[in-house]
Amino acid sequence: MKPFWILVSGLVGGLLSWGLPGDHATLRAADDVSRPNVVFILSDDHRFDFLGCVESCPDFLETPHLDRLAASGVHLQNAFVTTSLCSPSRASILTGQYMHHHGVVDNQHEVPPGTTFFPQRLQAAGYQTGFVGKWHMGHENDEARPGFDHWVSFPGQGVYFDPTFNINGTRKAFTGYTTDLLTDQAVEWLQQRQDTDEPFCLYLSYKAVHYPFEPAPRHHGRYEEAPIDYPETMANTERNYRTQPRWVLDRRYSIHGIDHMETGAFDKDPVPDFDDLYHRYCEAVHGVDENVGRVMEVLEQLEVADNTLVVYMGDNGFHLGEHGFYDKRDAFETSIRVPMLMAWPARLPAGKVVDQMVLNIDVAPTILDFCGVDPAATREMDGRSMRPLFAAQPADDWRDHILYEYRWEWNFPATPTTLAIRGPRYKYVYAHGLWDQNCFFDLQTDPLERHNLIAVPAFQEKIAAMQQQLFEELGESGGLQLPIRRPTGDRLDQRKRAN
Ligand SMILES: [Ca+2]
Repeated sequence: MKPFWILVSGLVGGLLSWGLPGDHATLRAADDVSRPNVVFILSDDHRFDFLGCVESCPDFLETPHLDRLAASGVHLQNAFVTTSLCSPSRASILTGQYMHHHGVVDNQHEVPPGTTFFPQRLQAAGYQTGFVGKWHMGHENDEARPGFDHWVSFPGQGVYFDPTFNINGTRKAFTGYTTDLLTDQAVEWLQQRQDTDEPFCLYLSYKAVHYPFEPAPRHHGRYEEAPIDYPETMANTERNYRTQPRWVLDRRYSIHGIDHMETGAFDKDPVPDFDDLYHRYCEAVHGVDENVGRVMEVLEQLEVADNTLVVYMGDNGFHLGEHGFYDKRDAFETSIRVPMLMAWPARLPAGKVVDQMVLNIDVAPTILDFCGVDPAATREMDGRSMRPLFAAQPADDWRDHILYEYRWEWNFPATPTTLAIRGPRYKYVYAHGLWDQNCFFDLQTDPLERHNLIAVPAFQEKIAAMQQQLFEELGESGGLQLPIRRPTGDRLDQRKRAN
């Protein structure tokens, strides 16, 4: 047993640096659990509720490894993205900044030069850093980006099978399922570095479960017969669209609506079978889960699991029929909510569920905070460290609303430029540049966001106040400048309706 003074100094150090009275780890000497390793795992378009530990998860979907991660750590059940689109959200995760600060406003363009990603800060602080997977900022560019000692990636969206990876500048073709192969790469890097003393940060970014959903062959058909609980807002009924803006109904007939789903000049026609896609999506989620399990098992084998912070999240949500949609981008709940789990056995409580609203821009400041990087490094960030939320008595000064922004894309013109403010109960959504109505939802009485209350007299005062707050806060933050990008890439604007 350690001498009493070491226990006391460890306890005091823990309390001073963490402020987590009651945390089971506070009796450890402070240096035992400083500078944790980090494994950040990102999946693509994995919606928040297709996770076994969420009550509304489809009954048949199995995600045992992610459920175990939640049970061994913290489930942030109200996690959102500030922009629901691959590249902008990824840039927000890496920079801790809103889209209007980092400038990645679509999936077509590179990150502006001079942008700092959080792994650069960790690298400068002595961390070994590795990136494995989908980068997707700068469509055709698979070259290593700043901040990573080890780099495995591919251009743009990548492919589900037989990918070619750029491994530290050398391109190599592989045979197999990309989710498995990326895990192989991640595991290989973790295993080859085991004799070093430096902590590591692995940023593992899966291509799955993005469209076109392709499960591993061993999982294909696993859920074929599973009954689908279709969303209540999926049907094209008067009730579902009576109060919605026109663009919502109109979008049903775009490539991102279920009546024109992924069809048109650049894709196959007729419309793919919704049930098939739904089942393949679930099977692809199951494959990601299985691979997260592999990573966790390797951490155990390497005996680093206790002092490794594992973060799992999705880069944006995804509608599977909600509002007639088959995409993300907009400010409806199934678009902006993401799964987020965080485990660090040495420090974080097990099985904790956090209700407060957290954002993708909180990830970078949280990781840097946990890794003991100088807080000045987060000065440019819009997000906040989530650390206060993990204490036994969480601080009560956490944010009570979130801001959302999406900029209209030339490539997918059906979704307008959108600004939104969401509190625990109410959401106000402003569409810019349209002759249409805005939205106001009461998420308590109408969690499906079927009834737009924008014209209801009783809410006009509340609506005006939220609109004012939205524009005040965005204005103060510099978010009212509209970036206009040169059209580039394919324009998928086919409509399946004449009017
Ligand atoms: Ca995505």
